[in-house]
Amino acid sequence: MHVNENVKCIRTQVAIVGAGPAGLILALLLQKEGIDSIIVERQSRSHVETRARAGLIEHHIVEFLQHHGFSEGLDLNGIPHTTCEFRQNGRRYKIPYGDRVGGSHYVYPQQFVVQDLIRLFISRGGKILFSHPAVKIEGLEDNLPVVTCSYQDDDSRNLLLHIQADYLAGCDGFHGISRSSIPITHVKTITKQYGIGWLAILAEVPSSTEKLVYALHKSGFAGQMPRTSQITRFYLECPPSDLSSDWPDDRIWSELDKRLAVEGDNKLIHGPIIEKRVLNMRSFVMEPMQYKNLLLAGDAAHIITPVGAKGMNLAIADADVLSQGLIQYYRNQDKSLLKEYSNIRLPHIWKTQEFSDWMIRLIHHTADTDENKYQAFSNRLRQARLERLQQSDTYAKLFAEDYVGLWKP
Ligand code: RFL
Repeated sequence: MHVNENVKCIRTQVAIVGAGPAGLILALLLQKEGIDSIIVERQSRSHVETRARAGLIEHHIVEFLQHHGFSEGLDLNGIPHTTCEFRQNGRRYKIPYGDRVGGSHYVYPQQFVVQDLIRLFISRGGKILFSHPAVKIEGLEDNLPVVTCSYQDDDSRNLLLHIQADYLAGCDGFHGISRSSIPITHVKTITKQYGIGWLAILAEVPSSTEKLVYALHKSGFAGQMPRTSQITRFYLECPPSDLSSDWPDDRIWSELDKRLAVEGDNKLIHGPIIEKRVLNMRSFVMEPMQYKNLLLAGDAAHIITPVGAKGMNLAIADADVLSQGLIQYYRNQDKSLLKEYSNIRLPHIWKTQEFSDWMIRLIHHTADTDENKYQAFSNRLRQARLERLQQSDTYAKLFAEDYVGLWKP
């Protein structure tokens, strides 16, 4: 390693790349066991603390956060949900999924989860280096991993920091560098592009109903998901090649009014749109999720369409299992659980991908090209599925178990 005055070197037990939900949960769990870690994060603290993404937290993940004492904000401000509503041809199909399985979802925005975890980790003495992008990972072959970050000092000089560690946790999301540090001959990446886009919108308005709404419409899917009492997330299906500039606010509200229209009085409340971006519906899983002493967690290892609202939940579940492997190693010098990390996580990840794929087919009529040709047929199938969801206890239970996140491998 080349060392000069612009390069500093430090050492830790576990170097964590990325201060998203996966990296923060892992760091907190290790901290509870007295295992030393450092998180390096590309963005500033204010950037990660205001990045609005997920909102729906599964039943088991809520219990997990409560069990570990990570849920103060969630307990105060999270909103439990037990019923969702599908709409088609102006009809409502209410699904009381919570009653079916005795569990609930919580709505609590991801940026609040991240704020809570950062505050807790730092208040307990944890170290997060914000605005320190990891630029290189080396030493994996020799089991002496080093992550190099770049940063600027107070005089705006560009400097480098090498962090030597026993283990590296790649929690740096889909666009991070950890995954690409693994030789491609060692891993398989399995992907699916659905050819569907969603315009994801955040509006400063209360939701017209407290339920999560999934509307199946011939112009495409529309969703309404309350985030806080004053902020609502909406989704509009669109071609994935659309740009957010193709969607001026008037067009958004008129499409939402049309696609979310339903029997009874349920007018949408219009107001300022504070964010809009086009998401490409795609899924991706890397197998295995580890190489030598580099272990990936969360979106770095797999992404899932936001349809079933599972990405953050999977990221937290990965961090939980990964922390157990590391704790077993540091307590007993036993690597067996760490070696099994991918094998433990992948069945759950694939089961969740299967649910998301099922839901994509339920709520879109463009889920594959064949269905385009048979739109009338697939419309009837979707209606039949919705009726079955309402009428069959067994069918609804299966949906509820997956949706609430009560299924465990
Ligand atoms: P994150 O949250 O992307 O965090 C990764 C962090 O790594 C940093 N980073 C780097 N740091 C240092 N050096 C580098 N070279 C780096 N490269 C990247 C990044 O700045 C970032 O801070 O990954 P993590 O922790 O794996 O968490 C995954 C979740 O964020 C993601 O799966 C969810 O947001 C997905 N998702 C949802 N998940 C749910 O469980 N429920 C939902 O309701 C839900 N809704 C959503 C969503 C994702 C959405 N978008 C934007 C795709 C709704 C939307 C609109």
